[in-house]
Amino acid sequence: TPSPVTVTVTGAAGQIGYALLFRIASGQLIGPDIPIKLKLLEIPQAVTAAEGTAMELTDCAFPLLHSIDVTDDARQAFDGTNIALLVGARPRTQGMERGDLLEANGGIFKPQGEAINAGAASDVRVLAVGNPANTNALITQAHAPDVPAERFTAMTRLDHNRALAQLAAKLGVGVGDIRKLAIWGNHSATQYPDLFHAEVGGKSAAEQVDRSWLADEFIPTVAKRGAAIIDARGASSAASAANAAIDHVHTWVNGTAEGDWTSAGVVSDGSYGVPEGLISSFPVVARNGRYEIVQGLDIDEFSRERIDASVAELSEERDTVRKLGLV
Ligand code: NAX
Repeated sequence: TPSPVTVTVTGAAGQIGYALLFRIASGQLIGPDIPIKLKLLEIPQAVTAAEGTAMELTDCAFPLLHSIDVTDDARQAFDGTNIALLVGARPRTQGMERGDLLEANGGIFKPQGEAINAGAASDVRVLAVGNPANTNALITQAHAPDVPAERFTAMTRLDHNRALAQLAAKLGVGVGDIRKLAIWGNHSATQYPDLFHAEVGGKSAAEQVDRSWLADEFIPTVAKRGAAIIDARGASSAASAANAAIDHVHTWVNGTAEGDWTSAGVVSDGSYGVPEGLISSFPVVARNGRYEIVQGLDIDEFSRERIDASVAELSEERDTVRKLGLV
């Protein structure tokens, strides 16, 4: 049998954690034959709740689940970790400015980056889910200088999946008929879901919808979907976010299909005018266990404007955390 993979989940007692852990333990994260060691990190007040989730995981008798550790110590949680899912974050509360939010999250992601640097496995892969996901990933990466920067990613796969579903519904096709859709920029309301390279049935998706639907319905529906879920459900997306985290890691490890790509927040190499070092969403392929930015795409004026606006927001977030000494 293959050797076990150690998976760390932060914010394990939260609602995404509850939707995520059972799927990981059942073998959906990497592959159906790979044993899993789970490490759950929580704040002290939530450790007992995480232990309750661990009891339920035990009660599932998952054949692949080798062990579960619950801790409030980041060093312990990331020791030997192969896959780190950073879900726990400080939510924005009323009256909180963006700078306060970034500072509060710096207090979480800086020590976690240090702990990853100190003890993670040499092949560690990190996914930041907790918001502001892109900048939280950047802070983590900045404090793990011994880990290759490309191992730090931010989740825009939920945005990608939302865009697939909206387009499939509009065209009356299956999501599996759509190729090469992409989310660019920040995981925020400025994100840009791009249909200009997407293909449906081998033909341009953008040419199969009218421009007003694309600009006035599709883009805002995808970008504001999180808020729509909160309005309807009275709580933020949890199972769909957990599903996207599973998709992100599964693709990272197992690869994208030939002739297709996906979306992920990855460290920019300067491609498409995105400043080097920012963690921005791009169209990416996964090959040989690495995410690579799809190169050579033509970007028209409509897309350019929107990519630039979202990337400008990421640059501002980076400036703020720089001033705070967090990167
Ligand atoms: P919850 O508030 O239910 O759970 C968060 C958990 O994190 C809590 O149990 C809390 O105790 C824990 N936590 C806080 N600080 C921690 C620390 N320093 N170490 C370990 N654990 C810590 O939130 P949930 O609904 O699970 O959402 C988690 C995060 O995902 C939020 O930041 C949310 O904004 C973000 N999301 C990101 C999405 C994305 O697409 N990138 C979509 C869904 C979600 O909104």
